[in-house]
Amino acid sequence: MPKVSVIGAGNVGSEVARRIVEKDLADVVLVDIVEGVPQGKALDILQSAPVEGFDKKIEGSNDYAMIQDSDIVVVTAGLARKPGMTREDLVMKNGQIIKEVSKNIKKHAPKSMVVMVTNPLDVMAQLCWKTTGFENNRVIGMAGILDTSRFICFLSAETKVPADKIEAVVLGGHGDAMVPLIDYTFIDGRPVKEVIAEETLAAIVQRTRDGGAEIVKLLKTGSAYYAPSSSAVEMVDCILNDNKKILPCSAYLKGQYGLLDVFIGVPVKVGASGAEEIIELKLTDEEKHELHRSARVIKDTILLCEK
Ligand code: TXD
Repeated sequence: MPKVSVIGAGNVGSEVARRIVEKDLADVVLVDIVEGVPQGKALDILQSAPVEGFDKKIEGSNDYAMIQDSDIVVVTAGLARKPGMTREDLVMKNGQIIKEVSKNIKKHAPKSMVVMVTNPLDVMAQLCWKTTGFENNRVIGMAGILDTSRFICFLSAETKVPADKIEAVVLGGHGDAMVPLIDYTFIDGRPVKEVIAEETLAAIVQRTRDGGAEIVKLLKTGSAYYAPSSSAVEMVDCILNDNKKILPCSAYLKGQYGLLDVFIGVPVKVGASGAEEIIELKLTDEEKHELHRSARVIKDTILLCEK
């Protein structure tokens, strides 16, 4: 029976756990440092099984020993930025959390694949990879699926074309640093530039970049978790079922796209071995420039965690 552990039983972690058991993908262990929370949430989800009709087990714990024999560990542990906290403070704090979580993954689930969700995403994926010492295919970050999904939602709303008839790819760092590939965006088979006016398209790209912030502003406390959890579970599904789908994910680059030793969003073939292949698309000079700029921001942020 496949087993997935989810570290962090907050908004994203508990939704990831719920979606995994509801889709009958795997048994789940939910781990958090706060006593009672993972246990309570897991029990609550379990009690929906007779109604939802799933037969997977879910258990909550504060003990990392419970993640033993996991096929995949999804990492959502971390802090959200609080008032008065600088971006650097947050990076350092989440960096400490991810180092601790990664040491526990190495100790208790040394054969697992890791799906990183905690922000700043690309940096935390790289930190986890370094701390666990895992092969680079075994750590993948979730961001591009979410950014692409948001982009497609807005394109669909603008054109009234159903989302499943829209193709798009968003690369680069998560959030502000994302790079949507306009030449790979098609609305019902037609290049997006032929369907949407330049200014409207630029506004949609900007709204996608600010996608997370728009939700934070509306919610007032906390940040997005329904769409982020869908995206993370898509990766879990691909790994467990060896789907080999090409998904935009944060993966380790060793020369692809002219980038070395950095985790960044690129199209990745995701299967049983994790990030099985990095797909190199042809980029315009401007997109290449943006991707490299995005990589520089990620590399600078990694240095902060290493201080
Ligand atoms: O696209 C993406 N990658 C993202 C990333 C989309 C949405 C959310 N994104 C990030 O995920 C967000 O910026 C955060 O860094 C994480 C988790 O977001 P969530 O909304 O779930 O945050 P919560 O609700 O505050 O939950 C975090 C939980 C909380 O229960 C803490 O007690 C727990 O993490 N936590 C820990 N668990 C285990 N071990 C340690 N050390 C630990 N520290 C905190």
